[in-house]
Amino acid sequence: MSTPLENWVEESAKLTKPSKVVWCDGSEAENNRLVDEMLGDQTYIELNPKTYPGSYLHRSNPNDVARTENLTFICTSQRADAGPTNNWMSPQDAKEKVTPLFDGAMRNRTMYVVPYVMGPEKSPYSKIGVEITDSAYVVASMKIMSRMGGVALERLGNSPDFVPGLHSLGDLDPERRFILHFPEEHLIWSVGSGYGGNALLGKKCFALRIASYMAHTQGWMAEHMLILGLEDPSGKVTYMAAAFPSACGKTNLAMMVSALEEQGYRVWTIGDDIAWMHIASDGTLRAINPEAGFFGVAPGTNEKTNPNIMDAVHHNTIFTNVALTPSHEPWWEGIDGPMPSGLVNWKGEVQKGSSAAAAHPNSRYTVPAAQSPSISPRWDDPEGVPISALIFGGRRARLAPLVFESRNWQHGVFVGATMASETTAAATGAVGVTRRDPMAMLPFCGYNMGDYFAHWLEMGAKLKNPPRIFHVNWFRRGADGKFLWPGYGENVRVLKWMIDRIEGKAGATETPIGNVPTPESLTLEGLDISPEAVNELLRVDPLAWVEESQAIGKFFEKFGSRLPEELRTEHQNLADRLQRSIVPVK
Ligand code: O2Y
Ligand code: MN
Repeated sequence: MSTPLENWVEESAKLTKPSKVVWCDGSEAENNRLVDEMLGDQTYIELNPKTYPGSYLHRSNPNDVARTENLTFICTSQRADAGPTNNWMSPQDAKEKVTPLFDGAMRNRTMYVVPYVMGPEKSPYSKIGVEITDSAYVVASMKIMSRMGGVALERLGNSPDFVPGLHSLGDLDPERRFILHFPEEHLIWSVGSGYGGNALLGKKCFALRIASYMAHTQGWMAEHMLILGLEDPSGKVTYMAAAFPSACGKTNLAMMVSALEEQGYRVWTIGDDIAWMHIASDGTLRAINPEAGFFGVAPGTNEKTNPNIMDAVHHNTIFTNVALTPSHEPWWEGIDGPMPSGLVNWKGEVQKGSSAAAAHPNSRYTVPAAQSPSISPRWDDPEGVPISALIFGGRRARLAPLVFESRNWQHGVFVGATMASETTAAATGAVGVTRRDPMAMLPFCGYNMGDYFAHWLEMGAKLKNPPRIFHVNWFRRGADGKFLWPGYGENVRVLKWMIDRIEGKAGATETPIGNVPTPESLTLEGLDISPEAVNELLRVDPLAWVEESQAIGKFFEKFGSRLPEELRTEHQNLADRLQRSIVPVK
């Protein structure tokens, strides 16, 4: 008798009509065969084997360079269950529209069956996915980003409990590109793209969109969060998870080299993008990183912004859409130093001058997590790590203080639900537009976000000692337009304030938005920053927050009756506190 997996593979092969079917075992021998094939057909370019052993450059189709939110759909039976923040198609319409695109899509191509585990191999919290794909580059990337091959098949056995994901490059025409999620069936279909989040189905499609839906029904959380451990001088490690929208330095924070290392504060990386969190039997919130690698953005990465990743990517790394130096080394804007001459740009053309970027702004490295010198000894602990703090953040030039603490879980959920960030040119081309991105999950929540907020509130009620919730803003600017806070390794000073708060050792001032550090409670020794700059970093301007509160009200209207009453109450609380704090001018 065939297993559910064999049946689905057979059905998919009937539809896509590949010339052969290869079941991937995840072995080195298999990877070597794929590398040879990809070098042969120029899917891969070998990098300098002396300085970048086992590393390759891949160039994607120039029209396929980032995940495409406008072509990403949540296909629930009822439109309202996808909610006002997702693109929606009915499952029937979606299948009718996209089945013809899969029909014969793998003719004269190999169909790879890629079983994978998301999460540590033996963790009770891990889950299995199987991706069917016609891209060898996707297979090689999935080997880095997940526990791929035999381990997954052994764990699965004959069970139907896996997330199927059918992927084909199709003809790479954006007109025929669709990233479809069927949360009620735990199913993913992706066609027409070979890039990143659109094609590596374990990542955003499974570990966030499908997993968030599963987590809602099963009582856990799938979040767009890094996980780190902050070690103090006694050797105690406090674990934190943090959600920031794109372009806010999530990977850099997860791998930070602490400016307080000499005083005994060190940062350990568990994950840089996704956290799956469960309530353990002792009532604590435990987090695992479902991924096994980092798929990070290259431009701007250098020895100052992220020395750990710079070390990690020197071997066994796939680079996508970076530039290539004459000595076959990867290069990108912001790597440090002037642009080398004789550079070949991300499209494979000789670079002429520096007016256009040589590396694509969304060019990437794909590297095994274990290669980062900052990787925590507990990064693949099957039981996960206990989370003491949750951090939200965004890029706000004028509004938000460096850090504030929410008053309690319910207030913290309000802070996360109303989080926003100002766009940078790299992200959208439009600078300084405020985008609300609740919990940094706007593009990744697989169901109605109103119900997602309610789920957060319910999780808090079930936790014995819920993590403290903080908000950070590394990007506040002074009157001269310059950043007030140095960021990077100095951010550890803010993390230290958080653990001091958790331990009842740090002072704070109550404000209408939450508890803001007193200047003395921050560890600022050795930092070249004026008292005026510190005051400005910590200032809460009630009038500016009244405007913010009005914008929040508008945003909340979208959710209608699906917005939890508790968040309306928190919004009213904010308005009342602001009102009281504004001294009328006589
Ligand atoms: O453009 C893509 O396909 C990648 S997007 C991405 C990659 C790694 C981690 N996070 C993200 C994101 O958009 O949040
Ligand atoms: Mn992300």
